[in-house]
Amino acid sequence: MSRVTLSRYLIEQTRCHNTPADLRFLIEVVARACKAISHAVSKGALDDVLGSMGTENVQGEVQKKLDVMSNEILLEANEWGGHLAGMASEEMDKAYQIPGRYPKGAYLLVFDPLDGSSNIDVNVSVGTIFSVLRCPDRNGATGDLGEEAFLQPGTEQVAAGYAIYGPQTMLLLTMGNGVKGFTLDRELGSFVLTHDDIKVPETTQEFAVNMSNQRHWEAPVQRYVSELLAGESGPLEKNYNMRWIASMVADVHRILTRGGLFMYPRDDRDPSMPGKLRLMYEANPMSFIIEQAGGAATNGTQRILDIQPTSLHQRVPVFLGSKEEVERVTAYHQE
Ligand code: AHM
Ligand code: MG
Repeated sequence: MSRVTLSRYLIEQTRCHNTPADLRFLIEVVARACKAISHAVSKGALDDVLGSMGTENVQGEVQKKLDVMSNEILLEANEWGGHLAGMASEEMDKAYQIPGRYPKGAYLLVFDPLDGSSNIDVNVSVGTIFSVLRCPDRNGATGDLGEEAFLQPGTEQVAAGYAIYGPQTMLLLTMGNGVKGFTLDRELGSFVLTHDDIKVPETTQEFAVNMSNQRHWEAPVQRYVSELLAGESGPLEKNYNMRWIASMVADVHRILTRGGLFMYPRDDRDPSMPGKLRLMYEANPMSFIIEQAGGAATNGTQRILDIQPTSLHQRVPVFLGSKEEVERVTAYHQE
């Protein structure tokens, strides 16, 4: 049987699901940029791409050289094609304007160019997370695109995905009808469909959380995690295993492969930060993918995809993965 590349898959989507040609082009361009990022990441010390830039991003985090390179690769690949009205990124304070010399399109692209970048120097999997929204009608306005155009709930996403740069480079994609996984064939230079219908098992005995923050969590999370740790002799009557890669793409990828629960709860370290992860380019795209794979995602009290964003770099608590456990920890918040 001939292999289904990402391009062929997208053309079939146009034929069967009326996926617009410009959305297809957008995904192709993002995938091409991810190939370039994968190549840069794989060079490591050979190309002197490891280490920090000596600068901080808008959120006060140290920028790695590869954070900045990946951001530039995505901007350059996507700015000229005429499919976008604007872009936003973890690495940029404000919305990125499509330069005036290029045509503008119907979509907005939001991304975390290199998530988990604190893991790069130790050669652990990192990834690119992206979300595609429609640009709201601007009523003929031609000036700069403001942040408010991006502030749409996750239910408005038309596509979302991530690339994981691990032992294999893979692209996981949803356009609202299930989740497909493509593996990069380096000889062909193409992403090939290898995982046709990804599903998160409904039940699990594995959880992922940074336990070193335990003393800062709120009561419902304290209770839930203590029950997980109590194992067979506790109220949940089963033993749980724990994994924490500290690279969201890698932790979510494991959950999409064999189930599990991922948590980055709210904590009391900094009252201005209700959680660590960012709604627009981490929580929303991952929640869309997880829901499309049959899992669930909440912030403890509400479905993540229903949250009305108030700012581009807003942070949220995240509980996502196998339905039974997401529902349990969410119910504890409601009691
Ligand atoms: P980043 O976007 O600055 O890389 O931060 C996000 C990452 C996630 O990939 C991961 O789940 C989390 O931060 C790990 O946080 P911690 O180092 O607190 O365990
Ligand atoms: Mg990130």
